[in-house]
Amino acid sequence: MNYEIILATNNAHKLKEVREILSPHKIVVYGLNDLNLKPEDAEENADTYQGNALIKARSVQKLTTMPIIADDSGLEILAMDNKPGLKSARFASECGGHDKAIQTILDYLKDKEDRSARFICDIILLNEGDKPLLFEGIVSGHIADKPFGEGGFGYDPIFVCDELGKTYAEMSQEEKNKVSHRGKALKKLLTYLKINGKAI
Ligand code: ITT
Repeated sequence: MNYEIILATNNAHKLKEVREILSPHKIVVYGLNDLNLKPEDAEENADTYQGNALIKARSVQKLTTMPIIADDSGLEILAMDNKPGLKSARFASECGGHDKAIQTILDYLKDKEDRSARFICDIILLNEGDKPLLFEGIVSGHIADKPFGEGGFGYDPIFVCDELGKTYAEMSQEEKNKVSHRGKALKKLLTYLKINGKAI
């Protein structure tokens, strides 16, 4: 039997990536729209990724008894004191979109020697009655001199993943899912679900 789960996100790109990674393992991932769920806007005001993921998951838990996962993620750039970090989505909207945010980052880093960065993804699983469980993925890399590649979303064109030596946006979706922060967090979630007989 399939294991059915809700992903508490408004980000269609996240939903696509999570689906692609989990569905081969007999896990059906529903988005909020699929089930016509409209959680109240909960302010993501925690000071950790896991805290924000829990806020998102709890806001959906009020509306359903199904298992829920929520993803809070961000890009930390060392030379920017680990910003935009927790506020990666807000930084992009304040800049006027990801293209402008990317340009702001590139301008800031123009004369900086250290361009190291990392992507973090915290996934919280909420199952009725159970304590929230955390699955984390972290990927090291650096910020490219200019945008490269057409794939992906968000900051993908400037994040060079050290493992493959190219930006997320230059990778196929399959490649990104294998090495990405989200892919790594989901791999840990999958191991947990397999051990508990919920996934193949
Ligand atoms: P939800 O809160 O509804 O899930 P969101 O996009 O607001 O959607 P976050 O608060 O977790 O999600 O913000 C994550 C931001 O970090 C996201 O909007 C992008 O700017 C960036 N980000 C996260 N994962 C990324 C990825 O795989 N590639 C590029 N940028 C990513």
